[in-house]
Amino acid sequence: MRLGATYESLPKPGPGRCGKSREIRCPGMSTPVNPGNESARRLDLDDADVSLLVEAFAEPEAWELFRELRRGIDWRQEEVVIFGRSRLVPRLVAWHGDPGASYTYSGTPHEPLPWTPALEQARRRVQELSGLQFNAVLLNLYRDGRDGMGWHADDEPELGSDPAIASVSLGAVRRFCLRHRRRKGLRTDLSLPHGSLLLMTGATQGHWVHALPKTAVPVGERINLTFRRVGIR
Ligand SMILES: O=C(O)CCC(=O)C(=O)O
Repeated sequence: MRLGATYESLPKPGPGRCGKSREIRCPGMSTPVNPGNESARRLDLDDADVSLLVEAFAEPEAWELFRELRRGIDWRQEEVVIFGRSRLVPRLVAWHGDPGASYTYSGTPHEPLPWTPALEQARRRVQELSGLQFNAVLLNLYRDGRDGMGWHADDEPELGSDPAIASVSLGAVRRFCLRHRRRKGLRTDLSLPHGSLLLMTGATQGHWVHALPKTAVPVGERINLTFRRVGIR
């Protein structure tokens, strides 16, 4: 597999700019995940195992996948009830996976739609690169900078303990923030480039939360795929 771009071609992880507080410690990327493969880097974060592979999908292939998913997925805008008031979730979503891989998000259990050929192909690539197995994928479509996702961890009971999350970014580059749950000020943010794969494994979800903040800067559409392994009912 060709993995051309290097991490060094990306902006370095900057100080934490998510939310009000400013960073106390700004971790950088340090250890190559596979020695010899300079495009895969492990973030230097305590209590976490997070790696970024910048060209998991080469650019034309990533655009083809973007177009296929933009056109072929039945994108829905969900509603959540917060303090008795119903609100639209600021992004469009879809849930696909193996039969029985049901998952609760936005407060509602969802049955998976079947794998499409494009999603199957993406899953194969992600599994090959990560050495992990996934049976479902949550898709998010951020239409512009008014769409985003608040602080949360992917720690729903159906994911089991120490869940592995493999997150593919397609389209506009958006800022992704990580914050330690207990150690105030321990936070960082990254730009997730088109075609990249972010892997969060081990104790990451137990100790850290993450967010994709809204932005006033004009940005195009972005599709995110988070591959997960859920318990089959
Ligand atoms: O869009 C992203 O990169 C984040 C997605 C995410 O946090 C999630 O699906 O739980």
